[in-house]
Amino acid sequence: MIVRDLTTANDSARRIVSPDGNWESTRMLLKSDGMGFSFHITTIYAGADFRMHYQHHLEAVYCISGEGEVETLANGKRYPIQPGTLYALDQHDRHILRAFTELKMACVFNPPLNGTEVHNAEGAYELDAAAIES
Ligand code: 9YT
Repeated sequence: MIVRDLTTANDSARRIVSPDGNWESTRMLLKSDGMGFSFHITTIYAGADFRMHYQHHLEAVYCISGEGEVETLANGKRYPIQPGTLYALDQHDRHILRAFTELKMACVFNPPLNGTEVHNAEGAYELDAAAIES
């Protein structure tokens, strides 16, 4: 069994702060854990408004707290995000995430992240990012 604690993980290399200033993510489960997915607790900072396109991954996102919206760029649809909302990027959807207040999200990635991923110019994560030491 694997047991981890968010407070402890936040004080370790598991906490990744995005260089774009939009978010931070504490990666509680990673590829090295052998679960077949990774699990993160992500904070999207208030006012963030940014584009992503996970070309190599599927992602599900569950809102724990905060208010915002996600827009799918293929059709311009906007979906409100509030506590209890889940969205799943099952089509590798190009999307924009907007945080009207700080958002706390639980995120799952398949395939799992290695640990150090941040978005490339297309808003994707590369498959060959370095693993974190823990
Ligand atoms: C919701 C979202 O995609 N935020 C960007 C960070 C990502 N979820 C991550 O690495 O945890």
